[in-house]
Amino acid sequence: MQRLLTIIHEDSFGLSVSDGERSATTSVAVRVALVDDERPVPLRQRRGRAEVDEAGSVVLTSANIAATDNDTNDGNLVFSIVRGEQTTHFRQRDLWAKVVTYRHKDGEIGTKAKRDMVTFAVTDDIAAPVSEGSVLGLNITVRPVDNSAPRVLPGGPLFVKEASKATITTEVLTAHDVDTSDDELVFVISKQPRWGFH
Ligand SMILES: [Ca+2]
Ligand SMILES: [Ca+2]
Ligand SMILES: [Ca+2]
Repeated sequence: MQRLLTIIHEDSFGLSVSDGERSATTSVAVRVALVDDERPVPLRQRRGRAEVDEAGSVVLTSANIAATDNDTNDGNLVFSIVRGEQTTHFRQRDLWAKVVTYRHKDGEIGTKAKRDMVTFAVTDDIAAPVSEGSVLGLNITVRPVDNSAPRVLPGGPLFVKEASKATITTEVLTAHDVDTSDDELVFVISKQPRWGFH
């Protein structure tokens, strides 16, 4: 890959030449150029974690993922995520500006936290192949949210002998909720029966 040369310093030194009796002096200009040939290095100590609510989003910052590069402006470092045919890029300065978000889109997760893992390739040039980048991972914990309604499961009719009692069991009435434990479900009578209740 062709790299740009960036002049970082200009200097000079004096030079004199003598024939034994006379001398001449001159000044030689020196330009020191830096070649951007070092790769970015992930800051592992900041390797991150992020937490997000189910169906929610979280802003990613350099506290979650970060990299540094000896000969490139750190703000220009490019993070890439490859998913199938699609590659998404953003620069490290976007993390500093807090404009990068992770959004949980996988729908209902139930009652237990779920883990996701995002892998980034970090390069110092938007044109560099992602395969040349340093690899950086981010562990995401998706926290469950009680946002799904319970579902009543079909049961049999309640048989009661005239002038007697019958107990309502789970064979007659039961419900399930994907993100609430069964023992937290509450049944409320919304319409009284015509012939009595006790
Ligand atoms: Ca570099
Ligand atoms: Ca839920
Ligand atoms: Ca629920």
